[in-house]
Amino acid sequence: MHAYEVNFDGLVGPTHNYAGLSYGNVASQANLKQSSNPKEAAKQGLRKMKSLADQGFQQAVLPPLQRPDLNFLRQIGFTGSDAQVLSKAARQAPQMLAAAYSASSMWTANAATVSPSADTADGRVHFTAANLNAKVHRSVEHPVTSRILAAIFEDPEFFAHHQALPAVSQFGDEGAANHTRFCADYGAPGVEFFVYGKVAFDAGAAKPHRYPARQTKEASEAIARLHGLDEGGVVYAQQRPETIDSGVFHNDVIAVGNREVLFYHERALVDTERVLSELDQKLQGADLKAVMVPEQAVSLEDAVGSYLFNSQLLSRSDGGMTLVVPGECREVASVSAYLDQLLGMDNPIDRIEAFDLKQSMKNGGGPACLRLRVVLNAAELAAVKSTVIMDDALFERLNHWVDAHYRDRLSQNDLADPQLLQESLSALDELTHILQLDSVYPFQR
Ligand code: SUG
Repeated sequence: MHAYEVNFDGLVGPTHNYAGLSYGNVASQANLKQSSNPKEAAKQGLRKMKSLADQGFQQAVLPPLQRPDLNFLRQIGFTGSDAQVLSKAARQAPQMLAAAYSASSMWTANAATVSPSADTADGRVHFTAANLNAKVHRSVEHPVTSRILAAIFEDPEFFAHHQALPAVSQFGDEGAANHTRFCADYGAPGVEFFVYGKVAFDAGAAKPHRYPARQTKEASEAIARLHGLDEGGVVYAQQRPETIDSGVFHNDVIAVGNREVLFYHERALVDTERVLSELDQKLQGADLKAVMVPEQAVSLEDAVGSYLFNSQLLSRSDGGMTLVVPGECREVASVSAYLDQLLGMDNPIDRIEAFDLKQSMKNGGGPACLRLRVVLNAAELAAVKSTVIMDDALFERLNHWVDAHYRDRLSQNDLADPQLLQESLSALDELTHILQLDSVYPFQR
């Protein structure tokens, strides 16, 4: 059956800030204590969504989570009224306050892993929310993420939802950022490609030394089981530990795939030859087209600095593919030169489009981080809550909403301002009316 790739982009929440919370993510660490601009961040994301929707790509939006996460602050021992909880956290544990205020749910590539119905044993689309337990501020995302996904993909005839994996490092799961699906056609059975950073239950296995590996092989295997994937349609690979130590904290910072194309850096994977041949052999109805970017053309450092691989690779209706890159790719000489050459090479990528996503990029999130891909056939698409599909009216409404509720400057000191709580909750309350997703947030229950 004909199917589409629908991109669900995270709407940047009103408390977007730079708190240096992600050790191993070089941008997050480098921009600690800079002021952010939440209004600009949300608008940059909306412009990307609207532009892609206007070009005929299927585009939808996922709302941000409730921030501050008061339940989290209460869980770690702050008591009293909401205002007291916040002021005690500001005094005693400013980093926990920053975690409670993080707008990190904007990076919806980490929201969940999604398997299309063509790949699963019961013929439904399967979702597993990511436990994100490598980072405190992200580990608290999944309960409400699950609730939002269940509200948007509601019909159990089409959609199956699994709770996040056990919250221990051995099951560290970062969602779709480490998962890619190859196929001849979206509606045909595909190969689901899981890339992990370490094997938890193998003390002798290679792992990074400097920065943490967030995804384990055990987590990837659990998801393949939960989703009912056939072994013949699954490939596992390890990300090279040296890349993690260079700041590649997710596989989507070093590779991107779509349909039969894998666009990747020479140093991305352990045992590349085995992985490519297994992918090619398991891919039905097409030959794998692996586009390797050599270290000589783009160093690992420039790949991380520009976020070249945190791109979206989108299939157009005319048969070509567009690579959606962050604007930074045009600012790094080696990467810009490579992109010009790429267009002349023998591969399906024949268009490049750059977006200004600087606000998100300064926390380590490019175009690919900002979207969760969900492959849906026509019947499944019709069952999705239609109020989240991007169109002219929604774009306009969300821009007005951002203008009405967002600040254009937020520093770490501002997180102690009790007014920010009220601003954030009233914005989110109105958002749930716009998207008709009432009562998904804890404060509405
Ligand atoms: O988990 N940054 C996110 C960026 C996630 C990018 N996603 C993908 N690669 N798919 C992270 O490291 C920084 C927050 C701060 O420091 O304020 C942060 O959470």
